[in-house]
Amino acid sequence: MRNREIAKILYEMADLLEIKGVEFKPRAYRRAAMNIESLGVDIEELYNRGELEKIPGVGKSIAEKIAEYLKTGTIKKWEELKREIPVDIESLSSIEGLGPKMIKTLYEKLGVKNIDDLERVAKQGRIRRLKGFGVKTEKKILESIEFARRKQERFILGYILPEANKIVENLKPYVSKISLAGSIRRRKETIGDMDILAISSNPDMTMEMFVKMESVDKVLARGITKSSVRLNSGIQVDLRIVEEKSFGSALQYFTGSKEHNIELRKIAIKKGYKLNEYGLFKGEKQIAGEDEESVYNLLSLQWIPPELRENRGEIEAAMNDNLPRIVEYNDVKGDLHTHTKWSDGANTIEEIIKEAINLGYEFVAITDHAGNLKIAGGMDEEEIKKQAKEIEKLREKYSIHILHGVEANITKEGKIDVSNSILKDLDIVIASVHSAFRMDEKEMTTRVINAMGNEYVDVIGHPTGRVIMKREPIKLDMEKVLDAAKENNVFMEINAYPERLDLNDVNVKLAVERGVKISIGTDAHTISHMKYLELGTAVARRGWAKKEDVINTYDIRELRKILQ
Ligand code: DGT
Ligand code: CA
Ligand code: CA
Ligand code: ZN
Repeated sequence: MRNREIAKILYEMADLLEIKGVEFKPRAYRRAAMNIESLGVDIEELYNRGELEKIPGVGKSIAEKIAEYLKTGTIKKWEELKREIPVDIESLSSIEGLGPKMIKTLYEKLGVKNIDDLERVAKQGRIRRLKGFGVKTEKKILESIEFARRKQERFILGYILPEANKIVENLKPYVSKISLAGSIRRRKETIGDMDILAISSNPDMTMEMFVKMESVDKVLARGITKSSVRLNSGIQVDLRIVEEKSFGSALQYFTGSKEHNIELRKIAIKKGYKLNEYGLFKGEKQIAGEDEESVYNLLSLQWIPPELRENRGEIEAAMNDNLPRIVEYNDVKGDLHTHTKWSDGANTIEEIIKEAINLGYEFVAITDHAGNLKIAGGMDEEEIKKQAKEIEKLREKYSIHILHGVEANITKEGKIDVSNSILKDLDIVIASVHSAFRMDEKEMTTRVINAMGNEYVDVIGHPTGRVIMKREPIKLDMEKVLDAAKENNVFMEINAYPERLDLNDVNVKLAVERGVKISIGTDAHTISHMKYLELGTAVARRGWAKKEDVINTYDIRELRKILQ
């Protein structure tokens, strides 16, 4: 349904017309937008039937504009207005308490075009001097700016997932079925908002429990079929209650991605069906929708795991019965990257081991910083030997398999800053870029490829060095790096730390296509980080990795063999 999209444009046109000082029209546009928003039927269908003018408030002129938009993807009049008044209406009106009249005054008197301008004049104390504004308004605007900025932010999957799972658990007693949907179900690395679907015989009570949850900061909307809240953490959660016969199609629809859904809908149309969140229909008759499988199967597709639904070839694969059997969460049997007090970790080796046992792992690798990384407490060669002795003792005490390794640094020249005489006795060697991040692509690519030339290097740690929303990746020719990895039998890490997820999904797919194997490690610096291993598996799945592509799925004998 493109109703929301069209309503948004009409609202924007109304604001622009109002700023221009046009009379009456703004109200007409707003009324039309409001009715389209709450229409309940697909506006495209009305258009196809030539019935746009049946919408209350939509006359000939607005109907023509809607038709123009559906045909051409834009509206001339709208483009014209935007050129005339180059004000970012959408973001400015997202500031609480800022209406079109105020936006008009701010633009005319102070030249405010966007949020940055607004913040500047507010901080300069120039807003309070405008007629009808005052100190209080100015202060409120500054507060709202901060909030609007936070709202635009996306949230890190690893920090939001536990909260999401908890909400689902809390609601379980009040529903007969419940599932996460949207980007969080697809395990995308960042999340805009949380989408949850449920079936309930008592929607009113379910919604009551939902909006009364302890973690709710503000109730944004409270209805019988949909409610939205903002949590204390700042994220918005939408809960939708759907009918049993539509649960599968609603889950499919609201899981997305949008791009995946668009392709799916095309297939439905080709078959003469109609697909929406209420079901798959042949004429008036619903032929699927109670579960997702039936929807996919009646479109002649295999069921597609949510992590793959990004329109990156999964639909074609599913059509040809050719979807990869991607790695399962419980195939992953241990963590291959952890830090202890021997470098900059917070826990002892024994505490890491106990947590690994607690998590049901078959093995865990202890890989403290080594070499010349003083801020991270890099171990010198004597310390590495001492650590080996401690691990030897712990092996007698615990039956879990303990791999002794290091995370060594890749120097500017692409050397490893721990000598081979030490590396050769270790079970696993991770090599990472920890300095000189700003080299150009050619130099950096050569640097990493040179490091892989060291025969004792097993894994390249957090290969691109990016930190989500904080630090850009280093410049690498990834395809060249992956070719070299294949040639040298070096594995690429998926660093599962929530803010890293590095390699990312796209690069994992490139790696897997080349036959490069993946090593998942949490890079835990305290035992509470170890639970993030599943995020690494999620990235592997999103990157189409099969079980055999991920060395963490091997049993210990195979693993030791492949690491030699
Ligand atoms: P997010 O929240 O930004 O991380 O991303 P999503 O994927 O969760 O997106 P969201 O919350 O806006 O919508 C949830 C799902 O609903 C989305 O993945 C697909 C479906 N959806 C939303 N808007 C549209 C649309 O305009 N067309 C289609 N086909 N599907 C849509
Ligand atoms: Ca979402
Ligand atoms: Ca949503
Ligand atoms: Zn590192």
